[in-house]
Amino acid sequence: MKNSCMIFGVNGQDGSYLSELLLDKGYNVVGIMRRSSTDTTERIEHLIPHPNFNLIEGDVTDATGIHRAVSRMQPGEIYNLAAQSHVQTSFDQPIATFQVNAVGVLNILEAIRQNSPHSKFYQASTSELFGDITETPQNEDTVLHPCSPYAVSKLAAHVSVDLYRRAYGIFACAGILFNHESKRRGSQFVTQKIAQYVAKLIDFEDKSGTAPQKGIDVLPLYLGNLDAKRDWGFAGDYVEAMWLMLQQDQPFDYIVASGKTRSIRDFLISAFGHAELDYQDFVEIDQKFLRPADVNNLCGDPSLIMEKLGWRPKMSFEELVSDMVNAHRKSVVYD
Ligand code: NDP
Ligand code: GDR
Repeated sequence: MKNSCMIFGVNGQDGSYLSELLLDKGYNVVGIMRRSSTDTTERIEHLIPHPNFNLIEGDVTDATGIHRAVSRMQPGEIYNLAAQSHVQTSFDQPIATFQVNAVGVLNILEAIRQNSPHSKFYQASTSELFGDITETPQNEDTVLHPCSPYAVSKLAAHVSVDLYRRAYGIFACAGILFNHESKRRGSQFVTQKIAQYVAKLIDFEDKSGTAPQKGIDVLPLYLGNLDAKRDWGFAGDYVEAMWLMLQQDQPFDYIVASGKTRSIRDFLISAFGHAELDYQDFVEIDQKFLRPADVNNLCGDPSLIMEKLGWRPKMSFEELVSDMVNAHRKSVVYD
């Protein structure tokens, strides 16, 4: 059916922004969410009353359920954003990560091949594929060299997409997205950890009229590797690239990035600048946040998607940091 879509991982950061974008464009959106004993709809609560938005239960590791859902809906577009998306967790849970991130994708691709071959498919690939990088900036031809169980699972999914495209002629493509953040980012990712902490410092200053002191007024902010560099953008801009990729006549895997790189330290300086405080007075390194292997220097080259699809990131790094810090200050996280 034209203008109908399915989103796996609908209640995640990207799923919520993508749902908003597609509802605005007049799509019927079917969101697939796995069952949980606690409520995990916080990011999409405001969309639930929308007449064109429907939620159904489903787990990407459950092949039968995925086949049934795809076969029944036969949507025009399918977006797979479902993942065990935390890189550090993947070192502790490599097999569970592979089941969701790699086998889960095969389940969807098989469901499409057998039950709905006309559906266009988008897979959430990642800059983590580049891993131990061989060149900067990274582009569509850069060698893939994953260095975490998360990245290995995403590589398996990435090449599966390529295989189903070539072997079965399915319209399947993968966006190689660099880090994108927002006020809806999970609280275990480094940007959100920092933003939430700085918001607390500002709230303390506003209330008490004095600058907070570590160990007396607030606990330290425990972090890991501060030297790693990431290419950060805004999630709301990046979901537009996903949609654009499925509007083409031919499937193609594009890099989606801002083209600028900054270290975790740079993020700290920018965020703590909002509180007019020095991050060095609050941050402590905790070994438990250091990874067995880390990706040290990511910077994407988005020229191809800019040239071919006209995509542009709109929100700057400074606006992004400011938005994330302020969202927590005002306690208005989901709007
Ligand atoms: P989130 O972690 O916020 O969202 C992941 C979603 O996947 C959640 O809705 C989660 O549901 C769901 N999920 C996890 N396991 C399953 C399962 N077995 N079956 C069904 N759903 C499941 O990630 P983001 O929104 O940030 O990222 C979206 C996708 O893009 C992910 O695949 C991620 O790996 C990838 N990516 C993200 C980037 C980023 O910077 N944000 C960059 C590049 C790629 P639940 O709430 O139940 O856990
Ligand atoms: P990343 O994001 O691994 O790039 O994966 P994350 O925010 O977890 O880490 C970024 C960098 O910050 C360093 N770091 C810390 N990270 C976390 N989480 N917590 C800390 O306390 C901390 N201190 C320092 C990390 O070592 C790393 O170098 C994200 C996810 O969204 C993936 O799903 C996605 O594929 C990639 O981005 C692109």
